Amino acid sequence: MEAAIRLGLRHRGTTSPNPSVGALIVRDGAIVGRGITAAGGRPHAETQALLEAGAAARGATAYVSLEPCAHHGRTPPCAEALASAGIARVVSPISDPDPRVAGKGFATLEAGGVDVVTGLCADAARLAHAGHILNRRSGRPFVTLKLAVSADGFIAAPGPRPVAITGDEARSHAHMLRATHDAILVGIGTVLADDPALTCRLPGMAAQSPIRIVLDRNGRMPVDARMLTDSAAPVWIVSSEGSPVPSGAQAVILAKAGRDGEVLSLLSALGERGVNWLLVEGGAQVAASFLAARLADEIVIYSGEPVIGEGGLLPFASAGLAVLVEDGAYTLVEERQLGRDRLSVYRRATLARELE
Ligand code: AOF
Ligand code: ZN
Repeated sequence: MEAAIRLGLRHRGTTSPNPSVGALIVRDGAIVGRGITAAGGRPHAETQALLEAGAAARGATAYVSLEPCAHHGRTPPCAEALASAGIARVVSPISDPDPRVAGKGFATLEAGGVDVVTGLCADAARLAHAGHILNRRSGRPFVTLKLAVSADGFIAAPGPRPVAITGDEARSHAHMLRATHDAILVGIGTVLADDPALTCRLPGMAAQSPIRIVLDRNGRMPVDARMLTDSAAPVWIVSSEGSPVPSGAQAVILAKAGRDGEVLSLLSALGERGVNWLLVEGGAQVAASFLAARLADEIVIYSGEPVIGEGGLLPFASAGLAVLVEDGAYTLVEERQLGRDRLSVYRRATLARELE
C-alpha cells in the first residue's frame, strides 16, 4: 500500500484537476502491473496497471491509493474494469470525495464479487490526495508556503539588493516543489523586484513547470516580464475589473472581499479552475496574508548560513518564524539538512482532522 501511494505521488502536480493515483497489481507476491494517473488526468492508474498485468490480473490483489472510480467519464469506470479483469481483492485506503464516486466505487467492486479492504495507510493516502480532497470538499487547493530565511531569520536585506540565502540542494528541493504543484503564486512586488521565471529547472522536468500566477490587482505587471516571454507555462494574473492585463496572460477576476476573505475568494477561484496544489513563493505580504487567514496548509522553510543583520525583512511582514508555533497552529513534521541549509516543514495542526 505504501508503495502504491508513493507511486501515485510521482505525477502530483501534473494531473489536475484529477488526483494522481497509484495502482499496483500483485499476484503470488510479485508486482505484475503498475499504473499512475497520466499527466493531464487520464488514463486513470488502474487502467494502466490492468493493461500491464494482462491475464495475470485474474485472482490478483490490486493496491490503489484512492477508491477506484465508478462513473462513466471519458473512460469507463475503473471499479468495473477491475472486477471484469478478475481481480480478487482491492486494497484501497480511502474513499474518493468526488460525488460521482464517493462509496460507489467500493460498492461496484463488491457487487462484482471483489473483496474490498479499506483503511490501510489511510493517513498517508489522505495526505497524498490532500489537494483533491480539499478542493472537492471545500472548493480550495492545498497550499504550500515556501520561504528561505537567513541564519538570523530574515528573508531579505533592506534595500533592493537581493542576498543569496540557500545553496544548490535547497534550490533543487524548491524546484521539486514547483514540479509537484499545479500552480505557483507570487505577489506583483516579487515580480517587480526579481523578474522570476518560476519554472522547474531540474534536468528533464521542465514540462512539470507549474502555472504561474501573479497577484496584481492594479495592473502593474510589466508587459516584458520574463514569464510572459518564455512560454514555459501559462501565466494567470489575478486582477480587478477594468485593470489592464498584458497579452500572453490570462485574467482571473475576483469578486471584492475583506482581507481574510480575499485569500479565500482567491483560493476558491483557483480551485474552480482545477488547481489542487498551490505553491506560494512570496513575498512577505502575500505570506503574511495566507498565514493570517490560516490558509497555508504546509510551510516549507530553508534556513541558510548567511547573516543579514539589522533592518532585515521578516518572513511574515511584521512577524518572524516564531509566530508559527506560538498558538499551536502549526506543528513541525519534518526537519533535515539539505547541503549547508536546514529544511523544516510545518503543517497546519487542524489539517489531518479536515481530511478525514
Ligand atoms: C480513479 N483512478 O487514476 C484517478 C481517479 O474526468 P474523469 O472521468 O477522468 O474523472 C475524474 C475523477 O476521477 C476525479 O475527480 C476523481 O474522482 C477520479 N480520479 N479515479 O479511479 C485514477 N485519477
Ligand atoms: Zn478511474
